[in-house]
Amino acid sequence: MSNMNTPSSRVLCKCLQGKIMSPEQAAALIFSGDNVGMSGFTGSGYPKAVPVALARRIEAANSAGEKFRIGVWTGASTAPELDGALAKVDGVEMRLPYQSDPVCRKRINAGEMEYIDIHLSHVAQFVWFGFLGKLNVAVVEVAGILEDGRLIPSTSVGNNKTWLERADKVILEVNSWQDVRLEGMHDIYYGTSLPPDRKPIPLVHPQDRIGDLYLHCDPDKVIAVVETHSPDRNSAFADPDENSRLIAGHIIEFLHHEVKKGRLPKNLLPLQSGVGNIANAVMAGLNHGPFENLSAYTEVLQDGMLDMIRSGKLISASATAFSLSDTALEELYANFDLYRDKIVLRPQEISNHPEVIRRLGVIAMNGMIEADIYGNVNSTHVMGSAIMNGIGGSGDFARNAYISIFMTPSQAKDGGISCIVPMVSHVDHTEHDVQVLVTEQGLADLRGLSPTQRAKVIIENCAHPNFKPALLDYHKRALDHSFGKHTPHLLDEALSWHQQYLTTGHM
Ligand code: 0RQ
Repeated sequence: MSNMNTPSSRVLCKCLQGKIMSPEQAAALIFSGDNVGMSGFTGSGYPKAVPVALARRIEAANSAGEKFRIGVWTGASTAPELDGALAKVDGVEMRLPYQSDPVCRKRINAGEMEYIDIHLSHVAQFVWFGFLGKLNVAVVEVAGILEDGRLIPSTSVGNNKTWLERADKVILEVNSWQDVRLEGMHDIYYGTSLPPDRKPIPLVHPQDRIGDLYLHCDPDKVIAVVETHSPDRNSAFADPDENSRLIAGHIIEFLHHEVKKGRLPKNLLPLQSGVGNIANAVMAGLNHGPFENLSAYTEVLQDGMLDMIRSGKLISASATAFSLSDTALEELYANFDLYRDKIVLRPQEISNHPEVIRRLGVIAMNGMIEADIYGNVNSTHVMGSAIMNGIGGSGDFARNAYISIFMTPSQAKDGGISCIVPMVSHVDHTEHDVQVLVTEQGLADLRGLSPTQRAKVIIENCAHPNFKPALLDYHKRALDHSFGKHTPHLLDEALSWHQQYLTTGHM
């Protein structure tokens, strides 16, 4: 679509040109009570104009004393113009499957907004199964519309295929800010089917292409086309701090050891790296590490992975979204030919598919809030009750990975909280799905260890020295006095460990 230089030239399909309208006109076609499937995954590829116009409409309704709330379904987190704008006007009845917006989070934790935290690979199939109710409207950002109505996806794919297929009505935002060279980077798999007729997904290498370059949409369902020219919004990553560097170092040493033992090939296995600064720092560590010809089968492609492609360490990367800082995005487009053939963007039901992750033998590395001495991991809740973001794709990868690694600094809140605790206050990843825990203190390899053996290694290797004596003491007394000796616990005390922080600010 090389002739698309002006905003209007990006809508090449004649039958859709007549549906071009303003964001306000498009927002007027969404009704209170609708479930709306929006594009967007991290700060990439989310609709930039219609949600803001809808928020204004909701605000006006609120001023007139009317309640106007919708269900908001997305790929994952989005940006202030979507989650923030709608949450601010109290316009969201139900949010799923993942968010990381401060206004949203506040409303959810105040009990003012319903939120379902769903494995990202589950979302599309739950919609197809009819588990989540009716999808009324899809609002999807694309980079362009071809003559025959096929859609060029933008910087994230997420659940867009499913939204476009399942929604009764479709609103397209055509964003001329998105680079036209994105055309050809996507792989939209149209072979998924429903049980009992499911077929294997024919993807055996991370870089395999098994689908179409474009999204399909019945033009008759399109009720509005809105033209925009707005940037994605992804924040910059902090330079790796000392803790992140230490965590990255422990992981690299571990991977090196696994290669020496013959449990991993020299070029490792496809890498998955979670969101955030630590994950990005691990990539920076790998970029300077000893491994060559690496590949990635992951969910978001952050700056660290782009650096690794540039240096030649990473030869291919499959994801569902870019999550790049402005500087990294500039680099991507400045040297596009270097990256283009090495990156594939897929629907999240494929990027996070348990079958594919298990087949490829992905090495999963994700952040956590806390882990307990037996290896259960909490990725989502503070004090067992307040949501931080959500499980995102961490469960899809952890449960099915070749090796599942969780990482965190050993302490949070300026040393007030230990991230290693007797019993996690909320469980996202059970002890069965966690093979390795890492903090700046060290790495605990839990493979082949019983619960009490795990406890010793986790406390010894991962806990901060300030909390180690209390954890060792807890474990010893639990061994002596617990009802059962397999996974020893003193239940009252295990739970009051967190409660103590709530009342005193210190353990
Ligand atoms: O809070 O921002 O108020 O200071 O949690 O913690 O240390 O900045 O770490 O950015 O790596 O996030 C698990 C949240 C870690 C993330 C989590 C507080 C801490 C801070 C963030 P403040 P950090 P990170 C696939 C992977 C789930 C989704 C996922 C996450 C805030 O990794 O959302 O894995 N994971 N997706 O102070 C109280 C503790 C705490 C604590 C940290 N023990 N108690 N507060 N914090 N530990 C990709 C996708 O799904 C897109």
